[in-house]
Amino acid sequence: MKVYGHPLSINVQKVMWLIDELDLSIALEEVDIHHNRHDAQAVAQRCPMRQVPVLEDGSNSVWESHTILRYLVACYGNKMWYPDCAFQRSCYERWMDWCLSSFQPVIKAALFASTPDGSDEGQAKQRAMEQCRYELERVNDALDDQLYLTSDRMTLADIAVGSLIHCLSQQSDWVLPPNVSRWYQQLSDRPGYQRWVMQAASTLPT
Ligand SMILES: N[C@@H](CCC(=O)N[C@@H](CS)C(=O)NCC(=O)O)C(=O)O
Repeated sequence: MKVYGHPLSINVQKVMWLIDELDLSIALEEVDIHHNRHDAQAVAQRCPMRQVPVLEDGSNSVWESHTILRYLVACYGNKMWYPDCAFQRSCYERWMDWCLSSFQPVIKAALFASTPDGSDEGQAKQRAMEQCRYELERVNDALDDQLYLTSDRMTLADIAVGSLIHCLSQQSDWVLPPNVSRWYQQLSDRPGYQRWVMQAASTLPT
C-alpha cells in the first residue's frame, strides 16, 4: 500500500497522521503533479480529479482524503476508530463533512487568499476571517466538557478538523479560543501530528 501525495498538502497530512495513529506501514509516495509529468500521469491513472491524496491498496485506488480516512479505519481500525453503531460513527462523520464543506473553505479564503486590502477581494477575505473566528468558537463550544471533539477519545473528527488547527495557531494576529488551544496542545503531543502536520509548512488545496 502507498499514498500518492505531497507532504505540504493538508489533505495528505490528515491521511499520513492517521496512518501513524493506526501504526500502519504505508509509505508516502511523494508526487509533484504540477511540475512532473510522470507524477501527474500516475495520479491521473488513479484519480479522475487528478488530485492528491490517493491511497493505493493492491489493485484498488481510493481518493478524497476523508473517504481514505473512513476506508482506513473500516479496514484496519479497532472498534474505537470504527464503532459498529451507525449513530456513533455519525458523531465523528458529521464533523468530517462539516470540515470539508465549511471550515476548510473558510480557512482557505481567510488565510491563503492573496488580495490587496480595500478591494472587493480584500473585503471577502475579511468576511472569511470573521466566519472562521465564528466557526472556531463553535469548535470551542464542542470542547467545553470533553477532551476531544466527540467524546474523551480521539476520533476521525479530531484528525480531520485538528489537521487545520496548526496553521491557525501559527497566525501571529490570532489567539485560539481556550478549549481549542488546550485541544491543540493535546494533538501536539502526538508523534504523528508532530511529524506530518507540524513539521510541514502548511498549504491548502490550490
Ligand atoms: N477534496 C479533496 C481535495 C484534494 C485536493 O484539493 N488536493 C490538492 C492538494 S491538497 C491537489 O491535488 N491539488 C492539485 C490540483 O488540483 O491540480 C480531498 O480532500 O482529497
